[in-house]
Amino acid sequence: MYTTLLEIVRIPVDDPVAFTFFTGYMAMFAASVFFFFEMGNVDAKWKTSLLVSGIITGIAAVHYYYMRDYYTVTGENPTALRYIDWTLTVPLMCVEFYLLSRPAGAKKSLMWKLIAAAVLMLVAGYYGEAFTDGSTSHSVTWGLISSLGYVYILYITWFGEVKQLADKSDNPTVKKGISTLSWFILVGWAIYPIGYMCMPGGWLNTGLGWESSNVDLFYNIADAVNKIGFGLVVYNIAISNRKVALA
Ligand SMILES: *C/C=C(C)/C=C/C=C(C)/C=C/C1=C(C)CCCC1(C)C
Repeated sequence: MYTTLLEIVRIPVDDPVAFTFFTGYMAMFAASVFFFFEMGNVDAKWKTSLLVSGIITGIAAVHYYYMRDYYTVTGENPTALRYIDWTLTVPLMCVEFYLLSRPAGAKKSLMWKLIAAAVLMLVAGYYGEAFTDGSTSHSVTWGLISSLGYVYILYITWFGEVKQLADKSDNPTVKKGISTLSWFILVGWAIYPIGYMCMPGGWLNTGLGWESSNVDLFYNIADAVNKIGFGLVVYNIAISNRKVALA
């Protein structure tokens, strides 16, 4: 018989994955409050970006609330909840990227290309994780298909349309925003495939013996970096832009 809640849930302090679910939830929630309130302190043209940042962390907070409980009670990866979260938040990040490059002349078609590539990335990743038979071939096949979407997004930001817009722009704030964005996609987003490779049969699982619970450890760290970190960068750009305008 269980007598206390702590007997059935994993205690966050001795389980790093549970710990990041708890802190992740709180951080996403706090970040949303921050972004929503700070909307009043930035120029009108940045308000939508902050709004979208707050919605992204807000959607994540709700999913973390459920994922945290799912994980602490079952000890298993909350794969479905994770991908529902991403299906909503990653396209919103594409909207955010579009808003950031719009002052440099980005067209709506850019946003749709990013979203289409992100959907391919997520559908293949979900198939890889949710329908695994534990084999390396399954993990690698779907991981590679997913990576096609990721590489296409990298291409657009580092060499394609986004890069060309940044080169043409003579606005230093826009240039800085686009370059930060490109680095987030290259470094911050690359944490996710590392987590994926810890799944049963994944290269890090079979190669280095990294346990599959580490999938969520990497995903939680990556989400904090990308959802909160990127939002803060946008906020910083908006604020420094305002100082220039006041001077
Ligand atoms: C807020 C959530 C974000 C920014 C999620 C991003 C997710 C990815 C960049 C996932 C990428 C993956 C691969 C490139 C290959 C393996 C499967 C995925 C889906 C983990």
